[in-house]
Amino acid sequence: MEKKSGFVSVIGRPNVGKSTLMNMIVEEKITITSDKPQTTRNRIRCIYTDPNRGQIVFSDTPGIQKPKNSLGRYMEGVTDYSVRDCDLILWMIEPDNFVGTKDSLIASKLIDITVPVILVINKIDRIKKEKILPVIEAFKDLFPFRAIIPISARTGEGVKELLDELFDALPEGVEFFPEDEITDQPVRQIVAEMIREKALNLLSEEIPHGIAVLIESFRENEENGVTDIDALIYCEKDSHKGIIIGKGGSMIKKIGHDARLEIEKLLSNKVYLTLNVKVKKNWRQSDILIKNFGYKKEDEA
Ligand SMILES: Nc1nc2c(ncn2[C@@H]2O[C@H](COP(=O)(O)OP(=O)(O)OP(=O)(O)O)[C@@H](O)[C@H]2O)c(=O)[nH]1
Ligand SMILES: [Mg+2]
Repeated sequence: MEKKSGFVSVIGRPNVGKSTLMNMIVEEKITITSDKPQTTRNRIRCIYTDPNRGQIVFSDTPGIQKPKNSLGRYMEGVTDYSVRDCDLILWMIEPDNFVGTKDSLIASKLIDITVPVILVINKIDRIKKEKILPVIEAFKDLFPFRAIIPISARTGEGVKELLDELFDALPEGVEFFPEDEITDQPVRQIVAEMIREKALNLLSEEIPHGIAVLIESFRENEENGVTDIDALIYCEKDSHKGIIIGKGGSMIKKIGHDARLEIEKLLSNKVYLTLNVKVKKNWRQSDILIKNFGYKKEDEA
């Protein structure tokens, strides 16, 4: 049997579980997740290779919503580009049994799309089985979906069925990436994202959304084999800086501790992580600053 391959963009409202599904499929933490919307900011390739069936190159994308600033417009651009540059779209929803205005916004982006679209109903671990049918009923006429598949990205239920459907739908083709590669992100970028994830988890309200993380230095200490990482956390206001550092440095210590544990797992090495906090006023409003923080369009990269 010929192998299959293709590019699959995963889209949907913020917080529906797109990134959680990616990590579940590649069985490693390569894209950050949180209970706050607008976690993912870039297109993140997550590569799944089945030696017998072929390769699926997923794009995890920022959740779709009306943009409020330059960063939001950048994120919307990332998703719009991903929708147009793929062989198949996975549109992920939560198990609501009504179509909201945000869903209609997404449907409007798909109007002239010619590639197959699969609707993925995520988080079914949160509902009783009999509640799935009304969700399918509510959404099935919104778009001529190739398939509708209920899953739980958290428990893995339905993920095998989803992969089967994807290999069925994708064209025959060669692998685009080496078999053992699971992402196209440089290690430094994953490390920066892990630090941002811990900030998202530990801080409340608007503060974590205004955070950007830059890795200043990343090197292995030849004497003791430890990886030394210095990172800068940018935020938007002096008052936010105080909260990120916390009383007597307690918050920044927590962020650093949690991030270090995860980075050590990623690198399979001991890590010495130093975090500093800087203010860059209203950086999310500035096209130039968001570019400086690495949020560049694909053709500018
Ligand atoms: N109960 C349950 N929770 C889930 C499931 N999948 C994801 N979540 C939770 O939903 C929240 C959002 O998950 P993410 O994977 O960050 O969502 P996202 O769609 O990537 O969000 P954005 O990047 O902001 O667009 C997290 O708290 C996840 O743990 C699931 O299948 N079941
Ligand atoms: Mg995400």
